[in-house]
Amino acid sequence: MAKTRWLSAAAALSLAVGAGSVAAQVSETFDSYADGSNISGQAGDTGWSDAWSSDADGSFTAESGSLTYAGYKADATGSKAHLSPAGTQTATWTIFRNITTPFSGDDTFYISFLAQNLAYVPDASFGETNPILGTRYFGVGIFGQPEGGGTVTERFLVGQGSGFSQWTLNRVDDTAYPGVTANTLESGIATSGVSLVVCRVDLHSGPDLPVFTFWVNPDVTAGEFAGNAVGGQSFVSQAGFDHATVSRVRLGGGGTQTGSPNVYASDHYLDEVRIGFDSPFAHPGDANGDGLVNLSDLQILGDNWQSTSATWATADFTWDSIVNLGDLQILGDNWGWGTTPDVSFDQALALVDFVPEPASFALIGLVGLLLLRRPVL
Ligand SMILES: [Ca+2]
Ligand SMILES: [Ca+2]
Repeated sequence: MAKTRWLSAAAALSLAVGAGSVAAQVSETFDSYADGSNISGQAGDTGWSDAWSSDADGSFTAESGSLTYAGYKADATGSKAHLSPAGTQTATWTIFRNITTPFSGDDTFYISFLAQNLAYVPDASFGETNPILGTRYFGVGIFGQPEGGGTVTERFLVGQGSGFSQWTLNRVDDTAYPGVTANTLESGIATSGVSLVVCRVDLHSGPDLPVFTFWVNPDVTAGEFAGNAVGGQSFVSQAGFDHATVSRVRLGGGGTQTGSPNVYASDHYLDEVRIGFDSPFAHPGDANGDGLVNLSDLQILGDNWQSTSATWATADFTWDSIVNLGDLQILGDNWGWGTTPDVSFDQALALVDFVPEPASFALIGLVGLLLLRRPVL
């Protein structure tokens, strides 16, 4: 009976097969640069129209040994970037590069990278006694042109900002819109360990505002949703603030911070910078987070059919805790993602048993037991 219901459910679906994986539009893994070489002036990796600019206020060198983060792509080999300011708290060390095909219009794209802020040595001459993991700003700066035209300026910064050692998303003042002030989304996460920082940007043409969603150290194998991280949050840009086109990227930071305590420039590692249309989170339908949507995921869905306490890992792709037709639809729509499927989705449905997951039976059994024990009036 259960199998029959499964097949009839499948008949109601419109299925797209073999969507396939799309490569990141822009990436910089630093893997193509010789160990110890200066990254400034080099032009490796994909999606860029020029080379990294040079910088006189710090150094950007390739260093063997990738940063790694569980579930974030599979690249644990090659090199990372070692960013080092020029040794004073007033250093501003940045390099720039332009994107071949800018993001614009109604594009939704993701910025993600691995980063590590190495502890600096406190400077007693500035009254410092405790290490502060931070700089005035550090990270991946995003530059672009307002929709109405004009100069390419900084739109927002994904990294650390405003003197915080925690990871932040900073929107920058736009002089094209007087009175609109910058604001900062604070993750509350400051660590000297490796962090995965992710920002989703939903651009909108016309009067609609762009929307940002920001994550620090999310579980990327568990799918994309706003709460998937300590510090996973989203916010909507202020009226009049326009991020119409994204065309230029800055790496690096600055170390000057007035007030107390002062924040000094410190060394950072940066790696696996990706800017593109692909979410770094597990793809819809990919329950087991292996980068493929295939029979294994469909088996998980079948095993958990009608569960009411499901998670992404047990095939709830709609975040309503239930495994039902809506989740099956998503899996079907994404069938073959990241792979060439051996069988069609229709054929796959015939191979998987479709049974309510055991907890449902347990619940029914418990209710039945309570009914049996109910006093007879
Ligand atoms: Ca999978
Ligand atoms: Ca669901």
